[in-house]
Amino acid sequence: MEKIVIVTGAGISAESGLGTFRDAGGIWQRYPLEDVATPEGFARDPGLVHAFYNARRAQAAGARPNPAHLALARLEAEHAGEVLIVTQNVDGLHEAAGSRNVIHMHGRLNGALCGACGHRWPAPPEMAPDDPCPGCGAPATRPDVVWFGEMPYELDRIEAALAEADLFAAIGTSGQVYPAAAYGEFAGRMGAHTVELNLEPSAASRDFHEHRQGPASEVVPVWVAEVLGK
Ligand code: BJW
Repeated sequence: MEKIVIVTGAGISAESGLGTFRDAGGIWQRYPLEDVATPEGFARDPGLVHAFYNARRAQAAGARPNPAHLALARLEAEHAGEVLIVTQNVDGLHEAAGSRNVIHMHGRLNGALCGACGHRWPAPPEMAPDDPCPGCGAPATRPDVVWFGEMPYELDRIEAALAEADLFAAIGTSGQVYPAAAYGEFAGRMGAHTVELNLEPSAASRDFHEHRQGPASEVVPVWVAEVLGK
């Protein structure tokens, strides 16, 4: 059975109304990443970082999956082999669309993490620096997301899946953030056929055998139908 691994980035959720990071007008043009997406920024001003993630949590709560998320859920449901989605996104739109085999390598907006003891629990809509950890009581609550300089989640499982993949796709990611930016090259070297689906060529485009250019809501359903042979 053909094994399929798909890495997704902010571009797949753009048409659901969630902003991307590096496009014109993107999140990093409004909020310096050094301030809101690094452990050092959080240590300097945890209130600012919580406000940034509280706003994004509220926005994501109102977002709905678009045809690209729905097509990937259909792929998982109808493909005879394994389909694994490795998302860099912290929204829950793959799950909302019906995908079940999803790894959130950069964490989730709906998760809270204790910076003191590592305990995890569901995030309330609003989080604040002095919120006590339900496990140890320390006022060290943070969003359960992966900032620059931190280790992304489940890397061993991701790399094992990439090494066994027959087909690898990268959807809506700029190819500028590692380790995900290297997955196309790695999967191709390990024997997978590699496809990039994006609005425009990414920084990692040359690593892919095949390219589909256009909005995810259009190119992903077409690609999924082809993979399913329908
Ligand atoms: C559409 C579309 C539509 C738009 N349809 N497409 C020097 C060299 C190499 C590496 C490093 C280096 N210095 C530091 C590093 C490591 C660092 C890194 O990569 N830095 C780079 C900036 C160089 N990486 C890390 O620190 C990571 N950890 C790490 O490396 O640990 C050590 C280690 C790992 C493995 C082995 C050994 C050691 C951690 C990275 C954490 C990133 N965190 C963030 C925030 C998460 C929480 C949050 O959401 O707030 O993750 S940053 C941000 O970028 C977020 C995203 O997941 C990530 C990727 O962004 P993405 O998804 O690609 O979005 P965009 O906006 O960049 O691109 C959108 C794309 O969509 C574009 O291409 C558009 O064209 C397209 N698009 N509309 C289709 N409608």
